[in-house]
Formats: sequence, structure tokens, C-alpha cells
Amino acid sequence: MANKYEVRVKKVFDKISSSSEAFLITNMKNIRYLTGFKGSFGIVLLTEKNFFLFIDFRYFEQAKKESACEIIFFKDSWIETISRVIEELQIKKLSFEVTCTYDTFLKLKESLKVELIPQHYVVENVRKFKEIEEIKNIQEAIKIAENAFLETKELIREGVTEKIIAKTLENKIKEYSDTLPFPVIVASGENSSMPHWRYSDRKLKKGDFVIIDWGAEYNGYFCDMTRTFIIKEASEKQKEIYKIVQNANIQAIKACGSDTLAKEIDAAARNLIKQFDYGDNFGHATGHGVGLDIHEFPKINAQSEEIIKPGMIFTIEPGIYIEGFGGVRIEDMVVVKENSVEILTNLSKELEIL
Ligand SMILES: [Mn+2]
Repeated sequence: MANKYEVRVKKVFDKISSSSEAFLITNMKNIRYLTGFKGSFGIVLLTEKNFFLFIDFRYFEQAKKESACEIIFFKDSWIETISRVIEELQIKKLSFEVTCTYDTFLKLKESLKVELIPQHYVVENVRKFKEIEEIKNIQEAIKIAENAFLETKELIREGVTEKIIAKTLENKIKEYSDTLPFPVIVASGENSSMPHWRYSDRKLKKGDFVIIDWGAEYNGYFCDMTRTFIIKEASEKQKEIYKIVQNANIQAIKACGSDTLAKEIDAAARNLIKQFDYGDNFGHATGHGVGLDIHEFPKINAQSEEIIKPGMIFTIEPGIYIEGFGGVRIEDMVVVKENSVEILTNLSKELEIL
């Protein structure tokens, strides 16, 4: 039985083998996915028969413990060491990730006697199909995020600042997560029309929308969720806008079956919002994949030709934002199964007036 790393590596190599003999992988999340190594610097070289991780002194011992591949130590210059190995293996065509830095690209170009083949998001496109273990990690991250939120929820009331809510929630997440996937967003009143507001010393007031967007991490895997509340008293217009966003979220999730195009899921949310003349107030994508990165494939936007398949995990997060008035966003995570879609987020999305 091949272990999970062997399975992943084979999938990746199969995608580049027709154009090159070897693949140099520089993205650290991709390296973690393929080898298990959790450090912040290393480079992988993959050939049909070899699977090397180049590591310096800082991570050498850690890499030996964590990694599913052969470790090659380099002292001063990774490019010299890789260059030597590539010559020994007589590699002529070498694939590299287009996401590497320009500096790295120049080093490859100047030092290696190979033809360089650019590869666009090969590992990322394997990563978008989650294994059972990865789904469990994400579900665990969701539990952490939801519990942290429920322990913070009593603070969401008139007179409390955005900052106190955000910091409290972040601290509770950090009790169980090694890292935050992104800084918590608490956007109240007029701040809530800015989709990626962070927080301020603004105190929550009666009649405010309050958008809270947060996530957690478990075993390297992230989750992402958003809920919107109203403080004390809701106007008819606020209730109407909330209902539209809630329905857009529900309709988009219903559209999430296997074999649909990602842009059809986006359209399910966007068309509903357009029907109520708020099309211009929903300027971002409907969703994005989540895994080792907080934003990954598949993209759920109006252009995305991605065919949705079982194992994909992504967010559904329509919103309406009106400058000077406020905004609403409701974000869930879903996993696509053979014949169904399962909502991973457990929190209620009924309007709550706090
Ligand atoms: Mn999101």
C-alpha cells in the first residue's frame, strides 16, 4: 500500500512527465503537502525515481523527522547543490513552479544547464481534491472556530468595541490552533460595507450590522466562516437585505452538485442578488477552495470553468455592501460528495438580533 505522500507525488509527477524529466517545487505549502515537512524553507526535486528535499542547517534535523523523502543538506548555496544533483542525474528538461520568486527563477536560469519548463499550479490542482484525512482536519478546524466564536458571542452587544470582540475571538482560536489563517474581521455599522475591514475602536451601536469573519487551523488545514448580526433593533431594509444574502447562500449551496461548473454556482448567488437590484453591491467572488491555504482552488467566481467534483471543499459567501449603510455576508464551507453536497459549517444562519 502506497502511503498518502507516494500517492500525491505520483499524481503530480504524472502531470509533468510528458514535458520534462524532473520537477523543482518551491512553494512551501506544496512541499508540506508532498513531503510532510512543516518548516519554512526547503526545495523539492522530483524525478521518476528520486524524491529529494534540499534543506539547510536550520531545518535539517526537523526535515529528517517530518519528511517522507530523501534529505539533501546544503551548506551555503542551494542552487550549487541542486545544480550538482541535476548534472549527476543528467536531467535535460526541468519543470519549475511559476509561483517561485523572480530571484529564484534567475538563479535557475543562470546556473542550471537545462531547459526550464514553467508549470502552472500543478500541485495546487491536485490539492483541490481532498482526501478523507484532510476533510477531517478541516472539520476539526471548523469545530475550533465555532467553539471559539460561541465563547465570544456574549461580547457582541451595544457598547463593546470591534477590537475587543476581534482580539477575544483571536485569543480563543489560538488556544487550540497553532496559527490563525487570517486576522479576524469585526466590521460594524458603516464599517460593514467594507468586505475586508479588520477592526477599530468603534463601539457597536443599536441598529448596526456586525460582520464577523474568522477561521481556525488544525494540522495545517484551515477553515473560513462569516456571520452577520444586527444590534438590538433591525430596520425593514436590513431584514430584507439579510434575507436576500441568506437566500443567495442557500441557492448557491443547492447548485453545488458534482459536475456543475463553478461559474454556475456563482451565478446562482449572483442572479438572485441582481434580481433585487443589488448586483453592483456584490463585487467579490461567491467562494474559494480552502485547505493548507485559506484561498486555493477551486475558485467559485463568474469566470470559473472549473468542473466541481467530489472531494472539493470550498466556501459559499455571498454578500451585499452599501457604502454609508452597511453590509451583510454569510459564509459557509461545503464539501462535494458523489451525489450530494454537505455543509460543513454548523452555526445557524438565521438572522439574530443581539
Ligand atoms: Mn472566505
